[in-house]
Amino acid sequence: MNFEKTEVVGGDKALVGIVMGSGSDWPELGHASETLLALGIPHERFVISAHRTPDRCADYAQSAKKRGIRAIIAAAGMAAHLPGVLAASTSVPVIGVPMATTMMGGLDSLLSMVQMPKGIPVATMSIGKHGAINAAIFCARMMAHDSPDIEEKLEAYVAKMADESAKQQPWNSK
Ligand code: AIR
Repeated sequence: MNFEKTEVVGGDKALVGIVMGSGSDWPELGHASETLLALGIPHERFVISAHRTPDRCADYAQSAKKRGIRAIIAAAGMAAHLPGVLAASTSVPVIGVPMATTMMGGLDSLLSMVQMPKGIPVATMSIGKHGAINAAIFCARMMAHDSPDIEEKLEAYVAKMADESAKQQPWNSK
């Protein structure tokens, strides 16, 4: 597959790739995409499975760096090997997001992802929506140093979060 000719969200040239093992992961990964957009980080999105489409997985990892991708957010559930398999074929940092599962609540995905043997790191986030959002914020933290625009948007994001948190008065809501 030609990964050059893909839709880029929030700009002309993707800096981050969001990759998920199945379309069924999108409801949670959509939060990563939304957050990257809010932080001014152009990105691309693909369904790629380490098990169902292994060749596509290798092609993606091998093409990422030369296409300018600076971080990959990889999400999968169950035997969640996608981030580790991608990380094996690229030097681009891979951030793993374990997906919740009905059988084990996502603990299966988390352990599959987090227990990487030394030499091939995956930065594993928390399970589901929280991990998806944190993966995007983590990208912004990695990129803020080189981009005043991302730094500014990250600061605004954090300030808004703090403001909303401090304003909470759940005892007054009906
Ligand atoms: N998956 C897909 N290929 C390998 C793995 N581990 C994961 C998907 C999804 C789960 O299997 O990331 O979380 C179930 O996929 P589906 O397509 O059956 O809904």
